[in-house]
Order: sequence, then C-alpha cells, then structure tokens
Amino acid sequence: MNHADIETLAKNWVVDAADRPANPRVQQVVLRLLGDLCKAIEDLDITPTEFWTGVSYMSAAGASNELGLLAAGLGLERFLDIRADEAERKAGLEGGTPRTIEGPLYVAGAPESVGFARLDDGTEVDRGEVLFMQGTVFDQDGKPVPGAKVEVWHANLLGNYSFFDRTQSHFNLRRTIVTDDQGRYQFRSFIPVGYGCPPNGTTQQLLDLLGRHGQRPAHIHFFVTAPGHRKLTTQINIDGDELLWDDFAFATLEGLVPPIARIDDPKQLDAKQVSKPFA
Ligand code: MBD
Ligand code: FE
Repeated sequence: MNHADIETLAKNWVVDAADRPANPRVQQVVLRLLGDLCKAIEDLDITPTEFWTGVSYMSAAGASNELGLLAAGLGLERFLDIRADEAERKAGLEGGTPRTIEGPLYVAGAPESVGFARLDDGTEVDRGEVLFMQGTVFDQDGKPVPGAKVEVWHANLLGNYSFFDRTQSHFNLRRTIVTDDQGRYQFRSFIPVGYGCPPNGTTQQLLDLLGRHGQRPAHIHFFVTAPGHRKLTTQINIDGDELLWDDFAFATLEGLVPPIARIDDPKQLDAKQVSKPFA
C-alpha cells in the first residue's frame, strides 16, 4: 500500500471516527504516530509475529517500569534536550552550565538543608572514596542566587539508587541543598559507581539485540531551581571513568566533567581551596 493510502486510513481511524468532542492535540499526535507506524510496517514488511512480539515487549517494559529507561537508552531523552537547547538558543538564552538528561530515577521530597548536606547514610563509608563538592548558583547575569534549591542524587557503590533499590535507607544519596546567602552549596558524599541496566530486564534485552551495552559512567544528578528562573536539569561525570564518553544514555557533555582534586590528608583541604571546612 502506498503512503497516501495509509494516511487516508489513519485519518479515517483517528479523525473521522471521532463522534464526540476530542482533544485536537491528542488526535494530531496519534494520527501522525499511527500513520508513521503503519508506513514502517508496510515499508519493512513487518510480519504479524513481529508486530505482536513488539506489543508484548512494550507490555513487559511497562509492567517492569522500564519505559523511562528505554527512552534514555534509545537516545530519545537526549533528543528532547537537544531540542530544548535549540529553543533556548533561538530565544537568545545561552551560556551557563549545560543541561543533560534527568533519567528515570529521580525521587522528589529529599531532606532539605541550607548550605551543606551529607548525602550518604554511612553504610558504605569503609569502601567508598569520600567526595566533597561545592559550587555557586549564578543567574543569567552572573550574580549569585541565594536560596536556590540544589537537588542532588546519585547511585551507591553497586550502581543502585535508593527507593528503586529497597535495600538502601530512604533518601540515601538524595538531598536538597538550599544555597547560602552567597549562593553557595556544598556536600559530602562518595564517588558513585556507574549504573547498569538490569541485566535480565527489557531494556537490556533490546540493547543486546542492537549490539549495545547498557552501562552509564559514574555520574551525579542535579536539579537547580529558584523562583523566577528556569529549572536546570544536569549531571556531572566523574573524570577517569572508562565509559566517560560511552554512556548508553548519551548524557556526557563537554563542560560537565569537572576536575577532581584527590586529597590524601584532610588537612590538605585548605590547600585545595575548599572555601570552608565541611561539617
Ligand atoms: C540512570 O542512573 C540514569 O541516570 C539514566 C539516565 C538512565 C538509567 C539510569
Ligand atoms: Fe543516574
């Protein structure tokens, strides 16, 4: 069947079949996606068996809560970022810390403190490398923003995130830090280990068929919000990770790999220009 005939069918099924007030945006999007899917079935001669295998796959991915993970692994989440960057560029909004994907593992409501937080609950302190990070939130004009919320979350030493991993304490490695009167935040945690897709899960199943791994380099997630300002969603990567530029979710960016200063003696904190002692 040619594409014009397919489009006529799709219009018949979506638009002409409506006998009640409809949501025009939903109609528009479904019409397009349905038509495009039918064209792919036609052009690639997708068999009924292949089609129903795909339906089962999506059902299983949804049932195991992996659709968000799939969106990251297929590059779709990265694509939304590229479009957001483009829209901001067109609006003349450039500069600042680059955005990168949120991923599927954020949990709202982390404990809040001003200026400083320790992220880890101490259970892995014997095995992890302690990490200190500090920064300042600046506005578009380069002025510090006191009272901004910096939400931070990252994986533990097994690459797992609290809540999704029920063995961790509530909100382990998740905190909200409100910037101090000079716009600064600091935290203590440890260097996380990169995440890997569940090896027997639906996302990894598809990645295997595509000949791809499902690993992320070690990273730390951030939301930065303040009244009257755009929200920043970003991550930093831990420099030196062998997968730094081989992330299955395509999130590593120039400008999001800060230098790490390794310190053996805590007294060296001053020499490394940590602005004040950590709690
Ligand atoms: C993660 O930790 C993550 O950040 C992304 C984007 C996908 C899967 C797991
Ligand atoms: Fe992550």
